[in-house]
Amino acid sequence: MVSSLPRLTRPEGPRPGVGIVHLGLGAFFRAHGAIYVADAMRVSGGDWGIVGVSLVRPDQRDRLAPQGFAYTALELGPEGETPRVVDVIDDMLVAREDPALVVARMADPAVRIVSLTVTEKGYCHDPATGRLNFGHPDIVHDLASPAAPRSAPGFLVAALARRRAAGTAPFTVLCCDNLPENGSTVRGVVLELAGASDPGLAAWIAAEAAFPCTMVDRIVPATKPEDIERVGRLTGRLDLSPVMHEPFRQWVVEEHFVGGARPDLGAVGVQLVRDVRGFEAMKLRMLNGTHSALAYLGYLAGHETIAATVADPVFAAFARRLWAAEIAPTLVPPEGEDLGAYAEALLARYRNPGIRHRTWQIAMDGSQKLPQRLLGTLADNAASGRPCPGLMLAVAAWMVYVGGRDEAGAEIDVRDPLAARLRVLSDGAPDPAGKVAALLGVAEVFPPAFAALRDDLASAYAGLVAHGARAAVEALAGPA
Ligand code: CS2
Repeated sequence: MVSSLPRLTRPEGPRPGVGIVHLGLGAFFRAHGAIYVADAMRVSGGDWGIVGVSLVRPDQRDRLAPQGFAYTALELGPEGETPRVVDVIDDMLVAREDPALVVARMADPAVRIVSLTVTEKGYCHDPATGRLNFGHPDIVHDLASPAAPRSAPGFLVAALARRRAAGTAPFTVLCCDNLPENGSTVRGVVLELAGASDPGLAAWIAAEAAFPCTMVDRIVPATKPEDIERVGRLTGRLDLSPVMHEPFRQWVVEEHFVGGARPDLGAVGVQLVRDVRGFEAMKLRMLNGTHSALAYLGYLAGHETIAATVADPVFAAFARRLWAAEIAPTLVPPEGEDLGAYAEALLARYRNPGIRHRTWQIAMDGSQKLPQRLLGTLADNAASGRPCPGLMLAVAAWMVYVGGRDEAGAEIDVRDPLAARLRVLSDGAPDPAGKVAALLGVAEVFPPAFAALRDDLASAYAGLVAHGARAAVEALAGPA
C-alpha cells in the first residue's frame, strides 16, 4: 500500500509569476501543454506560471492542493517508465465555488494567455455547424448572469469584458481541444455570445484578441487507482493525482498571440506555423478517427483497451485499411509529413503496452466527436465517389453503441450529452434501417446530406448485429 508513503510536495525553488489561466485542468493538459510550458521556462525563463481552473468539480483541486499543485508525470514507453515532477501549476480554482474569482484572475493584466481543454462539449456549440447553441442550459444561464458564468465561453466573455472596461489588452485564447479549426471555432462561439449582449464588446474582441488554431497530440489515458500505486512504488512518494502518458508529443500552434506574448515554445519543440489546418486534419482524421472507430468496434467486440484491440491482427489490418484506403486519400499531407509513415507510427503508439487507454473512455461523447473525426472524411469520400465501407462500419458501430446494449446483451454505460435522446431514438425504431434513419435525423451531428448514406449504414448496422463486431471487421480487413 502506498498510502503510508510521505506525500509528494512542491520542490523548493523560485516560483515564476502567473501568466496563464487554464480552463479545464485535466490529465491531458497536465501531461502535454503544462510540460511544454515548464520546459520553455526552464530554457528561456519568463513568467508563465499557470492557474488551473476546474469548471465544476473540486476533486482535482482537492488532490493537488496538499501537494502544492505539483504532480508526477509518468512517461510509459515500450522500454520502461520515467517519472518527472511537474511544478508549473501555481494555484487551482473551482469555478462553481467562486466564479467571480475566476473572472478576476483571468482579467489580471499579468495573464496573457487563457488556454483551454474543456473537451468538445465544453464549448456549448453545435458540432455539425460549429455555431453556439443558445438553447444550452449553461448559455441560457450565462446570458442571464454574465458576472457569474458557468460555461467556458461565458468565462471568456466575462473576463474579456472586464479587461476591456479596465483598458487592459485582451488575452490570447489558446484552445487545446480536438475541434476542427479549434481557434476559429472558439472565436466564433465567443463572438456570438458576446454579441448577444454587447455588440461593441464583440467588435473589440474580434479586432484585438487572438484565437490561434492548434493541433495537440499525446495519448494520455485517464488516471486509474492502480496508477497511484505504481507511481508510489516507483517514486517513494504518495501522489494522488499523477498523469500517465506516452513518450510521443506534438503541438502545432498558429503563430498569432496578442502582442506576441507567449512562452518560448519554439525552443522546446512546438511547431509554430502560419496555418495549422493541414496538421489538424491529419491528426483528427488519422489518429482520432481511427481511435473512435477502434473504440466502438473494439468495445463491442469485448476489448477493454486500444492496445488489446489492435493486438488482434484483424483490428490492426482494419486500421491500416482505414488509413490507406479511406482516410489518407482525403488529406493533403502537411509539409514534412508522410501519411504512410504517420499511420505506421500511430499503430506503434496504439500498441504501446504501457498505455491502458480504455475503449470506453474514447467512446465517450461520440455525438461531439464524430463530425470532425469520421463524418467529414466520410463526406469527402462520398463526394469523390470513393467507397468507404470501413468508415461506414465505424459510424454504424457508434449507432449500435448508443443503443445501449453490447453483444452479450449487457447494458452499456453510454456517456454523451445526447445519450438519453439517442437511446430513445434507437429504442423507438423496430429494426436496423429504422434505427439508422432515426439517428441520422439528429441534426447537431449529421448534416442533411447524410440521409443519402442511410442504406449503406443500415446494412453495416445489420451486419454488426447479425455477426458481431469482430466478424464484421474481419469481413472488411481480411482474416488474421
Ligand atoms: C482520444 C484522444 O479520448 C479520445 O477521444 O481519441 O483523447 C486522443 O488520445 C488524443 O487526442 C491524442 O492526442
